[in-house]
Amino acid sequence: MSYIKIPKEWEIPENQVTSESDYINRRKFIRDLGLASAGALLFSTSNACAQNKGVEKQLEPYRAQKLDAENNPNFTVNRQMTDEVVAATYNNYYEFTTSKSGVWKEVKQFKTRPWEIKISGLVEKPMTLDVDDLIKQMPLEERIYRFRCVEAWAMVVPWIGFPMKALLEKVQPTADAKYVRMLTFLDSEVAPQQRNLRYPWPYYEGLTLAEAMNDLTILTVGIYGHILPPQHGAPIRLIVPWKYGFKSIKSIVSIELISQKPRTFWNTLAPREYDFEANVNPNVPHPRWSQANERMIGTGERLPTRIYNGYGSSVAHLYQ
Ligand SMILES: Nc1nc2c(c(=O)[nH]1)N[C@H]1C(S)=C(S)[C@@H](COP(=O)(O)O)O[C@H]1N2
Ligand SMILES: [Mo]
Repeated sequence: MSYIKIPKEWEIPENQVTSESDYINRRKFIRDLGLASAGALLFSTSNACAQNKGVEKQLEPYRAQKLDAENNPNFTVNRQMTDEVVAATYNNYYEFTTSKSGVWKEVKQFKTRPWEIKISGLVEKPMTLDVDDLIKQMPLEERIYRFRCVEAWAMVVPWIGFPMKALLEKVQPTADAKYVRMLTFLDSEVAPQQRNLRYPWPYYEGLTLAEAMNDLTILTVGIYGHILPPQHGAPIRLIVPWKYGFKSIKSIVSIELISQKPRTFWNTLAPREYDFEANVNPNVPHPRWSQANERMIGTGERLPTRIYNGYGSSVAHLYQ
């Protein structure tokens, strides 16, 4: 996802995804083994093992902090859950790097506690809260959701969080409040890509108030039974499962209720490619690729994209 024209990874022939020299060495290695397919398998699993050890270690402190949240059986999907390590090593977090497989390495120094979140604007009771105090006050639950990136990859993960509605009811939006605007932290010491001034940092996103109040809209603080690791947007991030992934803003520091439609990070960068609404829709291609199908990360399985990412019964009425 980028506003300059760089071919997406699935547009590139397989032999160009790895650099030319890697590819040639691998061919030679396989030939030497005399077992082309078994060799390829061996090579890729040994690579994956080295990466797995690193990420297992990176995840350890987050896995140790379990969250007490019951699974809500109303939110489940008839698709296989994505492996935790796969989800933790394939991320979009442009503040750190544009390499999806590199985010988990770049966030090692990112301290996500203590963390304050400010809720302000057109509300009766503005507040600034420590994220752990907020978590204690909120009804946490686990929900298994589909997740669909605009780049046509998808996953299924168990988030832990609370409905955004529960927080909004606490601060009481005034009658003039029509939109919610959210911001990510700004600190280029921690997030080196924030020095790249081609992007309008900090990352910002928005929803209509009706979208924010929808049952499906959650602020998440955990995944796979424990607190969020930084690559998923710790300590608190939005999840709107019927919209493309870029709407689900990570590491939120501010939630503001406003009366006018806010601008958003990706819409500012490339208005013809990323709109405010960004509802998942197989019938509306991205200007540079089709949205008819999606690729499950981990398995590579290709599946048809579903309108509203399969959540139409809960949200289609918002767009009538
Ligand atoms: N602050 C911030 N939030 C962000 C992004 C980002 O680069 N910065 N990327 C978005 C995009 S494009 C996607 S697909 C999801 C990826 O979430 P994940 O890494 O937890 O799978 O985060 C979204 N939220
Ligand atoms: Mo995305």
